[in-house]
Order: sequence, then C-alpha cells, then structure tokens
Amino acid sequence: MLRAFVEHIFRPVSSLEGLWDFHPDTGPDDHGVPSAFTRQIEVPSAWETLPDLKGFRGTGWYRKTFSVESKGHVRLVFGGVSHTATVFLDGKQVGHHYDAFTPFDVILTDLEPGPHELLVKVDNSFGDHSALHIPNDYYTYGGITRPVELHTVGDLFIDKLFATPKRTDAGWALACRVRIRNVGHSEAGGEVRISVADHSACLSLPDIAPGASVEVDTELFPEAVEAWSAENPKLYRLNARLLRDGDVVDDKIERIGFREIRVEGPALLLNGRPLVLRGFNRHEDHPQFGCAIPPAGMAADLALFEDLHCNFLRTSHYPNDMRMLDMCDERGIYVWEESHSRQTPFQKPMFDAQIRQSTIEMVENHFNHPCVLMWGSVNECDTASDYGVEVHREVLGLLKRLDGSRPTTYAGHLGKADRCHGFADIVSWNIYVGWYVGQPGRTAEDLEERLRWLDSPASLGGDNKPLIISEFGAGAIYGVRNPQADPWSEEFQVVVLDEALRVYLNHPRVTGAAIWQFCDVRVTREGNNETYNSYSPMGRPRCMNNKGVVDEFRRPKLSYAAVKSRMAAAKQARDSLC
Ligand code: ADA
Repeated sequence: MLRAFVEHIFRPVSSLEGLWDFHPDTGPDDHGVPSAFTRQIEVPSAWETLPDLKGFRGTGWYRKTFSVESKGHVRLVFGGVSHTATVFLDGKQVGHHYDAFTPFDVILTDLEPGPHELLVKVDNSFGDHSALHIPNDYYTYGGITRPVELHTVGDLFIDKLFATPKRTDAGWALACRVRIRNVGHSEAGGEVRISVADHSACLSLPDIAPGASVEVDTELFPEAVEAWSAENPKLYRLNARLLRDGDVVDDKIERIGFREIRVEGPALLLNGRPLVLRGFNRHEDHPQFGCAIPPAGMAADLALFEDLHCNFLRTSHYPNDMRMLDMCDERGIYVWEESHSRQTPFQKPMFDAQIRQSTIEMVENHFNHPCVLMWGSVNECDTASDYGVEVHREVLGLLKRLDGSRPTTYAGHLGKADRCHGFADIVSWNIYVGWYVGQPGRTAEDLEERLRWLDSPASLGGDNKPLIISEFGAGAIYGVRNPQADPWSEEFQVVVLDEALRVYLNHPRVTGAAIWQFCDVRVTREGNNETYNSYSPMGRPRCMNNKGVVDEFRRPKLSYAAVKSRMAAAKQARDSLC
C-alpha cells in the first residue's frame, strides 16, 4: 500500500501490487502498444531488477486487468512512476504524469461492471521532454516504482485533507482544510465531520458543480494532546468523513503530530526549543532494488541512522516515498524534503512547468508529515545570474504560498556569488573542504570566512538566519585502505568527515549538518563518461558516487565509527542542555 497506515475505513481500496504483464521496447520494431506481452514484472519495482534490463533506458509497457462489481467511479492512485507515465483504459488515454518522485491519480468515471484493461506506458529516457530527470550524479530508473491502489469513489469524495498544528496558550489547535471533489454529472453538496483525539467539528459543504472541487476550513482544539518531537514522536489519527443526506459516503484518515517549527533569528525552534540537526543526505537507491526500495529496506536504513545517533534526513534531491516519511514520523527523524532538482539547467524547455508541478505535488501530498520540518527548493543551481535569481524567487515563493507553516531553504554551492539567500528562511551550503576545495585542516577557517560574509550586507539577506551545512564529505571506495590516507581510501574519508563533524557539530552558528552521503549510489553513465573512470575528485569510479559512509550494500566503511562517535558526542551535548 501507499502508506504505512490505513487511510480509509469506509472507502473501498484495493492494491494493484504484484505481477503485471510487461513489454520493454527493446526491439527495432517496438513502436506503440505491444501486439503481445511476452513477460511479467513485479509492481512496484524498477525494471533494472531484471537481469537483461540493468541499463535499459527507453519505454516499457505495463498491463493489468481489473474488474468492477457495479457501475461507478474508480480512482487509480500511483505512488510514483519513473519517470513518465501515460495511462490508458480499455485502449483510451486517460492520464499522463511526469516525474518519478510524486504521486498522481487518474479518475475513471462511470465504469461499466466487469473486466477493464489498464495499460501504462513508462518512459525513463532523457531529452527535451524531461527537465528534471537528466543525466546526473544519481540514476533515473525505469518502471512503476511505487505502489498502485484502486479506490472506489462516489460522485463526491475527499481528495485532500491538510492539517496545520498551532501552539496556543491553552495547548494546541489544528487548522484543517478539506478538499472535496465532484466527479459526478450534477451539482452536489453534503457535510464533513472531522475529528482528532477528543475533539470534532462538522462542516457543511456548498453545492459543488460537476467536475469542480471546493475547500472548507475549520479549527479543532483537542485537549491533553502530547507534542511530537524526536524524543516523543507521538502521532494522532485525523479522521474526516463525508456525509450526504446523513449517510457516510467517503472518508479519509491522516496521521498528524502536534509540533510547531519556527525560525527565530539564527535559531530553528521546534516547539519553542532550539534544534541541532545531525544526519545525512540519502538517495533512494539500492543495487538490488534501484529506487524502489521495499519498506524493510527503508526501515533498515533508518535503523542505521539511529545507530549513528542521527536525527536528520535530507531527501536529496527529490520528494521521497510516503512510506519513508511515515517511518520518519513514527521514529522521530527530522526531514528536509526538497523539490526534484540537482544542478538543473533552468533553460531546459520544460523546466518551469515541471519544477512547478513537482513542487506542488510534493507539498500537497506530504503536507501532514510532522517529520518534514522544512521545504527545500532546487539544489546547487544558478543562484548568481539574474535569471537564476528569478527562478529561486519563484520556487521559494511557491513553497511559501503552498505552506506558510514551514521554513524554506535551498542548498547553494556558489559561496559569495550566491544572490538568493534573502528569499529563503534558512541558509544552507554545500561545502567540500578537503575534497573539492583545498586540503583537510581548513574547515574551521573556511567556515569563519564564510560567516563573516554571510552576516554582512553583502549576503543580500543571509544574515541572522539559521545555517545548515547541507553537504560535506569525501569519496572512499569500500575496501580501499592505505595507511597514508590517500584520496579514495577509507582512511582519507575518516580524516575529512571527522574534521568536518568536529567543526560543524560544535559551532554555535550551525543549526544542522548533513553528511554527503549516507550510502554509495549508482550514477548515470551518459553524461559522466569524461569522469566515468577518472580518479580525480570529480571522478565516479565504478560509475558510482562513492561518498557513502556505508557502501551500496550498506556495509560500513571505516568512517562509520568516526561518524558515530562525533554524532554521539553531539547528541550527548544536546541532551545535557535539556
Ligand atoms: C553536490 C551535489 C550532490 C553530489 C555531490 C558530490 O554537492 O549536490 O548531489 O553530486 O555534489 O558527490 O559531488
């Protein structure tokens, strides 16, 4: 299922996970709908899990037949298709979606009872049609890589349920917004009953025109609820039921946490207490599963985060699987989630539309996760040119319009040339002292020089804001050991990470530090050929990004122990303040 908890009790929901018919367009005559489906594939999964498709980039066709008992409407919900899906029902196109990392739905109205054929054409190719999935320092897999569900809905159904917790003098309030959609043929109304803990409210709906949606707001004031935090990740079910003529016709359950995240000068406050974030950047990547890591794999990664005394995950560089965020909610791991972008050229034809859609879908689908403390926009993009400044202003402004309750940030790498700090609530830097810049030993000096600039007018609004060191690290190939700690050895990575953590985790101006990166990941071979075999710092030996503290199989490198020690000391220092 799409989530780690049951989202509907009244609404009939079935999973479409399992074996689907499959046809990869690998042959010279493969054009259009396949005449035959000669094989099958697991959904969800990446097609690179199939031995003959390890490097396949192109299009593949998926087929599934499902039946409906009686005439009505069906809502198909896709957790993620990498990277473009074109959806057909009974031979007619009914949906299209770009970007692997955000959910989407397809509404099928007035389906006749009986069997129906669902076809999904999946495309993971590069080109002008794709501005976010490009040859990059991670791999774009192919397939229906997250779960698919079949929902049975009436004319009116609950499309979205947004909840924003607010601290009050008496405790907590919960601002709720419910979006109701009418997929019927006539105007319809009703009422919504919404409840959390011991408090409920009833909202009457205006009549909704066919094909339209409306949003209704209310506030709940539950008593005696516990605040959510890493130390006490207390979750509550928010229950919404839609009634027409007094009968329940739909429902939706969300899981929320009562927590408030706020910026106050250079401090990041959770429920009024200053936070220190310590953790990793993590790609959704695994040699066996590609980006379609199963829940047990996600949980195993988080167990390593906890073993390393980390409390912070940056979803580099795209929205994550909702089940991963559910697990962070349950475990109390703080999350920076960001739009899908890494060193993305803004001039690509589809960029504006695709970054806007990806950003809206990220916020609307991940809005209620208490673990998401901040929204990141684009990563290591153009923050220096007039055009780049405009794009940052727009994407950061969009994030703020979509959700005024969370601070915004972006990971910048252009140092004093960066002109965008004024648009974000939190300043974040990717700094690679000892790997891309200079030798190990200069981290403290480098940081002080940067801070002098940041806290001056020259930073154009970066002063007096929280600061996160959003990336730092060094490459180490698992098993490469040498006592002189040459680059690419595990010993060298210890030198760089131990120094960086000593400086960043103990500096009063640093609110957070995220190592680049958690595990080694596969990178795209196209576009990296010039560095593909290089052992320069820009190189990607093994066609992997080798900066993980564990390798791709999660085998710990020498730096694991050094990181664990530094994180433990930082946690202890933090706990001693409580
Ligand atoms: C950048 C980028 C990361 C990764 C890193 C590296 O900071 O944001 O995605 O590519 O560099 O390994 O060089």
